[in-house]
Amino acid sequence: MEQTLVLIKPDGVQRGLIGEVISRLERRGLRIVAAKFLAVDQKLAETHYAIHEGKPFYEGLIRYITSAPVMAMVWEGPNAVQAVRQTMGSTRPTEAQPGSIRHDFALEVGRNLTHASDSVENGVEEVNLWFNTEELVNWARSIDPWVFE
Ligand code: IDP
Ligand code: MG
Repeated sequence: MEQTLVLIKPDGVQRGLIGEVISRLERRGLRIVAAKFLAVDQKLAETHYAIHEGKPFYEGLIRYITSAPVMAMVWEGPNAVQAVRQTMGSTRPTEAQPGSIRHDFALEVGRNLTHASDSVENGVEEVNLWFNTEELVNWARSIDPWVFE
């Protein structure tokens, strides 16, 4: 089953939106695999955002993600990467579709509440960066046949 890493970033945690984000992913039909609440250290932040090193917003991005705890999760389902990116909405909240999390709860790109893996390969890599294998729960949900075709 395709998996994707989801982070509720410090602004989402501080604004009390953990439940809202989880609710939307659950309602969509995605299945939760792992979750942990943690303070992100400099090393994890730099590894996670290595691809953005050197960009004008990089320093601010590292400060943002390390500024307060985050809720890190793994979610799975058919096309989980694409489905979760769609539920989050475009990176810039003012370009995000109405009904998406970033549209409904955010205004600025540097305070856009969530992270979601952007490809299947990056999903695998990010899940491995944030979680140990034994933290990933392999389970069947009784409603799965009513959500997964
Ligand atoms: P994504 O989170 O939608 O995948 P990316 O382009 O991978 O977006 O950028 C990672 C994160 O960096 C964004 O979610 C946002 O928090 C931050 N970011 C991206 N572009 C800018 C910018 O122009 N100014 C400030 N922060 C930015
Ligand atoms: Mg990204």
